[in-house]
Amino acid sequence: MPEVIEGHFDAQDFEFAIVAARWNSIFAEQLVAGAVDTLVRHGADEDDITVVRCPGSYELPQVAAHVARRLDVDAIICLGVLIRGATPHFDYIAAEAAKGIGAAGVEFDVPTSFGVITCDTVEQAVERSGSKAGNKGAEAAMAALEMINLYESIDGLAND
Ligand code: RBF
Repeated sequence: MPEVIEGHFDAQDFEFAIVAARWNSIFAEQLVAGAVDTLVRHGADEDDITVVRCPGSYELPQVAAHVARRLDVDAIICLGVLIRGATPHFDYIAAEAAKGIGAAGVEFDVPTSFGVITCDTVEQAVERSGSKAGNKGAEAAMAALEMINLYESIDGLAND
């Protein structure tokens, strides 16, 4: 049988940053609430969760990288709400956010999770921020938990 390394979902004794874009805040706040709720219900102490707000989703990678560099956190959960408008802005911002959030995680060896919803309509934003398609902030928090625990398992096998 091969050895299988996988993460579970224990949040106890870990430090988290939630980086949240303010744009479309009526939905973004629901993503933040979903992420906090998920972390706390998996054992995180509220005092170990820092919410960092930034202007929009374009800024998420910059702030995630700065948080990774400056704060001692185990994972960074990035949340934003992009709603398509009449111009190509949506695509530029979405691409920047997706690429940059991952790059920050790689550069600083801290798990970053992608909780940016990219919606064609307001209705899709409603669905993804706590109604019939769930809460993508909560899902991003789960991904962060799995990653933290996965890294811990990998580190437990390392020889250093
Ligand atoms: N930020 C978001 O998080 N979601 C959006 O839907 C969004 N739409 C934007 C549309 C336009 C036309 C512009 C100029 C900006 C938008 N932003 C949005 C803000 C963007 O992420 C960033 O904060 C600003 O461009 C300032 O750098």
